[in-house]
Amino acid sequence: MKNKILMINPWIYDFAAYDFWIKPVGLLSVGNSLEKAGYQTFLIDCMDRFHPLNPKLKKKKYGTGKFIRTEVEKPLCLKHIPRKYCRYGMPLEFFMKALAEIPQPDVILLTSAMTYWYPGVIFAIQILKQKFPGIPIVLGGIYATLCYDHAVERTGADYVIKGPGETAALTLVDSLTGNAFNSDYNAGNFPQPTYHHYQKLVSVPIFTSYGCPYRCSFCASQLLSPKFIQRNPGEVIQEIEYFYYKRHVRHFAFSDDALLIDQENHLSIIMDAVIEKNLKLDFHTPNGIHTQLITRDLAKKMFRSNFKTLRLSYETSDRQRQAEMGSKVTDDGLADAIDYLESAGYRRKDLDVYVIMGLPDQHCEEVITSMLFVASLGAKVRLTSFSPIPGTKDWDRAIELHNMPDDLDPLLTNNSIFPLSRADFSNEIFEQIKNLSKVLNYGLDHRINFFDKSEIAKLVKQHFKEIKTEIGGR
Ligand code: B12
Ligand code: SF4
Repeated sequence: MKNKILMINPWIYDFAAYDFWIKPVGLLSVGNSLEKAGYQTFLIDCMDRFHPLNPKLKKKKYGTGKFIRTEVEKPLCLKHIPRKYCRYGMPLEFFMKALAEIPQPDVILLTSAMTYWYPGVIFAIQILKQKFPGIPIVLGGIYATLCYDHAVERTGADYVIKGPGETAALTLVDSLTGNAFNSDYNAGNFPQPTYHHYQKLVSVPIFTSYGCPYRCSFCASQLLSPKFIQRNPGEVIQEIEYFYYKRHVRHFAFSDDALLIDQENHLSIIMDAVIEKNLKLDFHTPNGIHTQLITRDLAKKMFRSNFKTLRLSYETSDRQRQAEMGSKVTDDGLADAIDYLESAGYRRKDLDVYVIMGLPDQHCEEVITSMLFVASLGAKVRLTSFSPIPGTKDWDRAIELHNMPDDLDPLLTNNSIFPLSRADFSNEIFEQIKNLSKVLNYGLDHRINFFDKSEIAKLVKQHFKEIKTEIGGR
């Protein structure tokens, strides 16, 4: 009889969460290696909005949508944050029902994503230990990799695996079940996620590559995927066609860190095939794409092959920081990219441009200048905030420059709250900058001239009374 492996994607615990085509790709890929070795796998994805047990939720644009949420008590270190803290995903009663429908597993595999979502991991482990006493629980994923010691000490998992899990999990499961003959499986370079567990599949993330050749100081890409490797474009096309024809998926989210590298020999080939095969699907790029690499031809192809949600990496207007990021973007590069995309058929206000705030040595003027530059190009500002990640340069800088404790609770690195207590970049300024981005984006939709201060002042008064920041100043 086949051994049974239960795979769990736990809840998100956060102040906010939204489903931008999220799937536990890593866990599903580990599941694939186990299935190939002869194990029977079961999945409970707490974040599957279309799980048959979940109530029907309103559909939002492009297959995205809100998760069900349950307000929970804030952990002690977050008590001072005046916002609701919630468990996002499947309501507990449905999770218990889903567990009751599953036969007793031999091993349980649990994944983890953002480092500051670990309370969801702990909560799931507590329930699983009660329900299946004595069954080994193996934890892997992004949090387990980036905060390994914390995960070992705090989660209650019996085993914690760091890094890629396909081979490591198989070896461990083989030894736990006494099937040592299986462990010669070769994971290859790319995961093949087991999406057959999903009864309804509205969207899928697609990875055409892993890793990134750039080395931005705030990013963990290099720690998670040290080498940059691209897949064969033909394989990616096959994958897209499989989901399109067999599972009727129409929304594909490219989740690469560096989608546009060597585009002539890579993404262009994928787009050509989609155009030629006349596939009526929508592509989305929730992760920022490298603006400097957008050419006139690429922009045209993106439009023709139905790239709908386009998010461009910009981060900052600061020249030195742009250089530190390997010049993945410059002001002129961003302006050109937006011109090309507009000529190809996009409306400027439908293009989202990432601006980052709160980096260790960053001042609010830099953030405001960056936002104003994006707005001056007629594009939407998509503000992201710095979340310090252990092992990155900016983690060390935050310790050095702002006395951040080196054992900071990952909960306090949440990008929704300002993680560093800095006199020059307080929570108040953080909120004001967020409001400014809303004003700028609102202005774009309502054709407000950003560079007419009186017009902006009127707008600020009307719609965002709480903003006291003078545009362009502190
Ligand atoms: C795709 C992606 C997203 C997507 C969707 C994420 C999702 N969960 O589907 C989107 C665009 C929505 C997103 C958003 C954000 N993201 Co993001 N994202 C990524 C990205 C590029 C890839 C993650 C992924 O799916 N990898 C592919 C799979 C195959 O790899 P994997 O999950 O690591 O799995 C492997 C191993 O971990 C292991 N494994 C996994 N599970 C298990 C289980 C077991 C049992 C075992 C043994 C092994 C194992 O084996 C797997 C296969 O080898 C990473 C960067 C990166 N290079 O990893 C950032 C990353 C995770 N994101 C990050 C951030 C900061 C964000 C944002 C906060 C950005 C922002 N400021 O707005 C937002 C917020 C998210 C939210 N609130 O919803 C950070 C994490 C920060 C943190 N503190 O944890 C990362 C690391 C990027 C970075 N800046 O360094 N993101
Ligand atoms: S370009 Fe993007 S993925 Fe690459 S290192 Fe910089 S932030 Fe990370």
